[in-house]
Amino acid sequence: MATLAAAQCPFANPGVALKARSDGASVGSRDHMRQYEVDDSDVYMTSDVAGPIADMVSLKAGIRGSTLLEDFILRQKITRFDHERVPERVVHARGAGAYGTFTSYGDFSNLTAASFLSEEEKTTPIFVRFSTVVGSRGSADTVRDVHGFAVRLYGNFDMVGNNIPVFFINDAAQFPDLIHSVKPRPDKEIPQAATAHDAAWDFFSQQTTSLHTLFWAMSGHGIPRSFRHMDGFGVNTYRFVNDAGESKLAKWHFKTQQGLASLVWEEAQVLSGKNADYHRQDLWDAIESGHGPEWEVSVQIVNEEDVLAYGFDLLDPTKILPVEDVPLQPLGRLKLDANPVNFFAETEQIMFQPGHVVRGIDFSDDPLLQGRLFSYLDTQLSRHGGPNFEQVPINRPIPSVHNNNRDGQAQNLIHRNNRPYSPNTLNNGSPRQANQTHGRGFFTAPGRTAVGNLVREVPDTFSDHWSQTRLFYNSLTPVEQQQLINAIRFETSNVESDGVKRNVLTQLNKVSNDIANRVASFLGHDALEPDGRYYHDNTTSGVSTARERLPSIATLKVGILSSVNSEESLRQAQQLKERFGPEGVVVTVVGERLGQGIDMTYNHADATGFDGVIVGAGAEALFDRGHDSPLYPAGRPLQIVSDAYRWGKPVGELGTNASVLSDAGISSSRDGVYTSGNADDQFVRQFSEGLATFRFTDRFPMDSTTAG
Ligand code: HDE
Repeated sequence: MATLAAAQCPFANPGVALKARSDGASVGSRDHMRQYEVDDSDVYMTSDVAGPIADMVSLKAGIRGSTLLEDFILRQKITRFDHERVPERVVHARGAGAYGTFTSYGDFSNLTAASFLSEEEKTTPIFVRFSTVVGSRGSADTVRDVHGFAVRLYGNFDMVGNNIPVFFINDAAQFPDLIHSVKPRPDKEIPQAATAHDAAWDFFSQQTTSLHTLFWAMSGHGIPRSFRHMDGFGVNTYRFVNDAGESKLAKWHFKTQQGLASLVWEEAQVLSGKNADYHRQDLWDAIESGHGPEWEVSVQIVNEEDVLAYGFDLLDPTKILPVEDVPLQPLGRLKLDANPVNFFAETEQIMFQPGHVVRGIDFSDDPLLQGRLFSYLDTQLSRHGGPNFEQVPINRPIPSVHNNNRDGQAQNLIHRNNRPYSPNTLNNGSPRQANQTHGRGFFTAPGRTAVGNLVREVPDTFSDHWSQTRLFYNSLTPVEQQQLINAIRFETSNVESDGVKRNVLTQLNKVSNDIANRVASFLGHDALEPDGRYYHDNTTSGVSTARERLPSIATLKVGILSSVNSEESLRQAQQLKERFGPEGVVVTVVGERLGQGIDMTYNHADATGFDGVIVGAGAEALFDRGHDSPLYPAGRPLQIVSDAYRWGKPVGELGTNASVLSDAGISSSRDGVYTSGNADDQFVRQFSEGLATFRFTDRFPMDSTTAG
């Protein structure tokens, strides 16, 4: 096991970011972790202190006698096992992560002194962890939730964001209440990873700051197709500070280059049972197949004096700053390209915190951010059992660490300095205060002032919780609006308290009378008179998950439904594999049993596993109603086709008469339905178009609506 003092670290250098090599190849995004790896190939087993051991049988007094306390090998093994678990994250416990690089588009030293943004093509190693918020570590990936989007640029700068640009509350003091309301009920510990219950909606309808984020979470943003198909946002307002000490307000955006895409709710629910690891697997597979996801990193920059210039307070994290008011300024690109080697050591032990900033990045007075600066550090004491968590390999910054922090549980380093205090003369004043040598202070904007009476009050500028909720709703497509209403219907119909339901309707009615009444009629409540104080027709762009076609279909999955009894269907399946291959589409051939080129059985397959489904010619017999087989659940082949269609996915059939589609009640004249005599290029081209469209939303039933 290699334990390297930070000062000896081969990457130790005063700069924050790693540069691209002169030959153009970037430094491997996970190279800095290799020194900590343990290689167990072709070695004899040892104890924790390297003595040779055999650990399969315990030490006993006689071959059938009792086990001896003396058996240190047994005791060590069992002790280590007993203590394998650490507390899961109190929120965002369920997640997955990967390594990659950030590449700067240029020199942004006019905006910030941050060295990772100082030069075109400069690369910095990163680790990104995606997560859900509410569920515990073993919960399903596809529950409806806000999703964490935490980025570390080694140095260390952490941008601990979410896939939704706003948050439920705007004061850290409310965070424990928010989380207590959404977590499982204390007596029954039910429900897991869900907000479809009384406590959550009681809180949402009382703490009305939550409405805007709630609407985002009830839309497609709450159930993304994958971690790769979602954006990331800093949510809080930060500051950029340049070398001259000038500062500007900054809001972070990470724009997915895979396109925004969402599941439909029923599909997400099915996946929670069928493949609870759906997102984790997707990220892993995409990286392994060489299609690591990318995001463009941008900021919205605002002059300090314009903090209130856009009709709301930029210190309030429940508001978006519309891109029409302040466009995004692209800064660089994130690409993920390496999976962790050990989930616990890397993904589970990484500790992000908004307080990990580098020179050139500063905070704002956003009261949520201010509380976060305490919480993320504090919570690690429970998770890691002591203050030395920054020394865990995944948390170590690449530059070396020098200060007078000492000792504590599991200290990894051997500090040679016998004068661990400042100021000192006996160690030549070292380590010296950085701001004596690094210009105008380490990271704090020199112009920042803090003066005021001590109050526990919310500013008036934080008081409108409804206008931007409506702005979000107005900006969705009608189908997305319907899905959002359906989500609210689903969640609130699980609420038992009539009073809570009434409070929810009152709040919805402040956003839109139409929404309130569409939910009210579903819940069996009387219609409400409009409460139009916040009604308006404004829209903003970039918030819909359904308006844009996907820029790439690489990694999307197509299921070819075949039969081992049809040579033709098996042959076509292979042709489709070859033709979709260059596009990076993952083709899975489904059949009754494995062998003969079948990748997956009908026993295993269902429509959740595919972004598009094609029925092979000659496999028709399997789809006849009444055709049963002991090899898979009754009706499964036809169910795959009809579910795929209901969930808006492209479906196709090869052969002469499209009989399977018509048996499933699917008209071949509908958009996103493709038929062809054989698996030719034209069919593949058309089907690929369908994959890029992703969901054919005209198949989803709509309410007949009233305006308001
Ligand atoms: Fe967090 N949050 N949070 N949060 N958060 C944690 O830190 C907290 C907030 C976010 O992949 C915890 O190390 C408070 C906003 C992500 O490891 C904890 C408040 C945003 C992650 C914590 C917030 C986030 C966390 C739990 C209100 C989006 C997972 C474990 C003041 C901008 C990071 C941990 C990972 C994790 C506290 C609000 C995002 C308890 C007190 C707003 C992505 O410290």
